[in-house]
Amino acid sequence: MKIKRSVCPYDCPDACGLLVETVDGKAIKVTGDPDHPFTRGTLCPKMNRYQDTVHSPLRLTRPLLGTGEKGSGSFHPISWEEAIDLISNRWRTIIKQSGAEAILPYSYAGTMGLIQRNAGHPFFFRLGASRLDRTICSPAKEAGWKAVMGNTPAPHPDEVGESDLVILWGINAIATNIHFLHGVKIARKKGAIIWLIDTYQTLTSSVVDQTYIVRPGSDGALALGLMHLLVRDGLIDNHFLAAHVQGFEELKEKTLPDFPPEKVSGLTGLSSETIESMAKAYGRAKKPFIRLGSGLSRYGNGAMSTRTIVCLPALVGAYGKKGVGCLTSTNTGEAFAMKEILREDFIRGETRIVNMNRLGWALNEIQAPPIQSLYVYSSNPASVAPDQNKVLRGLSRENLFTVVHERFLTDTARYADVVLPATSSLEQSDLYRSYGTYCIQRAKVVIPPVGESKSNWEVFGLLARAMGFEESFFRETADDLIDHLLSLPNPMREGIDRKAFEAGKAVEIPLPPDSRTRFGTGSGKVEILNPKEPHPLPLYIPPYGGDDPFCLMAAPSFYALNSSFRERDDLRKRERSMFLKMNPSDAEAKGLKEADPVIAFNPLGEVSFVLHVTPDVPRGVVVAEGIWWLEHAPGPRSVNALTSQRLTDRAQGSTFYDNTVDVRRAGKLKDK
Ligand SMILES: Nc1nc2c(c(=O)[nH]1)N[C@H]1C(S)=C(S)[C@@H](COP(=O)(O)OP(=O)(O)OC[C@H]3O[C@@H](n4cnc5c(=O)[nH]c(N)nc54)[C@H](O)[C@@H]3O)O[C@H]1N2
Ligand SMILES: Nc1nc2c(c(=O)[nH]1)N[C@H]1C(S)=C(S)[C@@H](COP(=O)(O)OP(=O)(O)OC[C@H]3O[C@@H](n4cnc5c(=O)[nH]c(N)nc54)[C@H](O)[C@@H]3O)O[C@H]1N2
Ligand code: SF4
Ligand SMILES: [Mo]
Repeated sequence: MKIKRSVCPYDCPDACGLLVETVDGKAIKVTGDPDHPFTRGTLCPKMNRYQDTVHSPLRLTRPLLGTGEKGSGSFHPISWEEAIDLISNRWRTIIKQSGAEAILPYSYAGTMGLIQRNAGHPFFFRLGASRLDRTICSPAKEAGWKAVMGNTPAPHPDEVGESDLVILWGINAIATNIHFLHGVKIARKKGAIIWLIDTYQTLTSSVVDQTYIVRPGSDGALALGLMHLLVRDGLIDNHFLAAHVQGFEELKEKTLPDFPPEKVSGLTGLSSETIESMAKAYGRAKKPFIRLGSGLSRYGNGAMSTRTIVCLPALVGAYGKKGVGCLTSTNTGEAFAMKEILREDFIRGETRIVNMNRLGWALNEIQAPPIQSLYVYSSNPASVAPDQNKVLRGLSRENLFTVVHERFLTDTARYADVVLPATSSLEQSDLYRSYGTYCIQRAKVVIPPVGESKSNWEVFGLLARAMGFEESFFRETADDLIDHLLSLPNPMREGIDRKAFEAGKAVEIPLPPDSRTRFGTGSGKVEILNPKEPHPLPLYIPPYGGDDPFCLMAAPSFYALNSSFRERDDLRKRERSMFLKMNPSDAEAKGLKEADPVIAFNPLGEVSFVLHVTPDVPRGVVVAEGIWWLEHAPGPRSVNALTSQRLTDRAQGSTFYDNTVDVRRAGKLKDK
């Protein structure tokens, strides 16, 4: 038996350190690495049995050729040589006839490792394919932070332990950022009050002192209302504002008078008294700390809502001290020379850029040239992309040549002409950084590939050779590139514990000592007023909304991660069913009761669910947690048949929460 270190590869801010026990080249047990500075030896319930994912009987082990109708899931095995020949020959024909822009790569964050995640970039740049704008997650949140704070680093997550008022704002931390709650617990033990601001009572409500339920998409109005009251009641830090903030006077004169509590109450659904008491508590707290999730940024007003919330700490001087402020995401991006990984120098001319949230549109409507081949890796767009009906219609095109490189036969893989088996994170080398901590870690191969699976890096090497690319870059191994990256001097990595890093442990990048007084903006100040923005001052923009009676919260599941972990019967059994949660009075008004089969519908599509009637959800809202594989769904579609391809106000992000639906009783559901 051997124990080796690795990293959780999933798209999660915690980036846990793993200890993997192996016997005869198989992972038999996976536990948390107690030496990890942030995750300290514990894992979430999804990863406690990672060996069951890695050695799942559902793993793809050989390349497959599609034999039946698209989506039928019928395939027969072929060799790697045949698969690579088939793909490269088909691409050569397409390029000759229509140009390389007729080929579209589609990938996201199946693995967060920098090398494997980005392995396709140099290849597709060199090929001259259409480029993909990877904006499915939270670019609007980033844009909102940047508008006020530029590239100022976010506070260290453990600083929350020093706070006396912790606000979990639009984040279901128990499900999506569980290790952050360690610091929250420490703060609470010392007397801190913990709030959650969400659109319904999530699991996280059970670990906070107070949950505030707001109307979907109204958080910007709440932040403006709180600022109005902080100014009215003199609960602001004039010294900090004068020294470190640009544009407070303008906000105070031009914007805040329009947001008295009565008006904010109308917009948010909170009572005026509640808003008054929130403002008093925030203004009086010595160390208020906001942990901002991404949910509220996935709306038509998402960037502006984030930007407005990010202004709030500036009024009370909360960016000037340890243990306060606002944590949106940590930025460890510059710890490695990304340009050596992405190789934008391989880009050939002005190739077209396609927004990944608009895949449905791109596959069906784009012209000059239409997309003739789609290459999907590290993503499952048939499940996770918005407007599922359009995506599936596109994937069904018999004249679309689709290649899917996957660990499992996902909804997307079922539509492929060629399926390539992918290694899991334990079978590949990588470099990891985190978006919720300041940790970095190197992971080496832990076990040999399962079956004939190959990593993204290896497959792009094979494809590069088959396409005749001469650059030596395409002949390197993943470890060659990692060694090269680590040989380059980098100021961000200067203060790390080198010995621990070389031993494969997670290490922290130290924050610059002056990060609380020198802000990374053009003016060096916190920019409440930012003349470079289309709206120089924050304001309230309503969300898109819709004409149907219920706002749909298409939220993450505790038991899965986007559509990953759906291979695991144990987790799915605990989740029980694909539920739609609804308030008891809404259910009564519709004549519906617990466990009824229902259909949620809007002009985009219809999705079957099992109804769960619960007061955790306010009236006018319904909640569908989790993205299910179609084979496990109670009807022919899953949640994203109800979400639209509309984009956010800034940064062209997804708007998964900004949709409305109606609900009716269904006939019998599929037997599960
Ligand atoms: N278990 C699990 N973990 C995950 C994921 C998963 O699917 N499952 N996904 C991973 C990924 S890719 C990401 S990006 C992160 C997800 O990170 P986040 O997007 O931050 O996800 P959540 O933590 O669920 O936070 C979203 C919360 O926002 C709430 N919300 C929606 N609209 C509003 C609003 O208008 N106002 C307020 N105040 N709240 C609102 C939702 O109800 C939900 O509880 O988590 C990662 N981790
Ligand atoms: N309704 C709704 N939809 C959402 C969201 C939501 O909150 N609600 N969240 C959105 C967000 S925030 C995000 S980030 C996206 C995420 O969308 P995706 O990044 O597509 O996430 P997953 O569903 O986890 O799919 C990742 C796939 O990559 C595969 N994979 C894992 N490792 C590797 C590898 O090394 N190589 C290859 N080739 N494949 C690999 C896995 O088997 C898995 O099927 O989903 C979005 N969709
Ligand atoms: S999914 Fe997140 S919490 Fe769970 S083990 Fe991975 S990094 Fe840790
Ligand atoms: Mo995400």
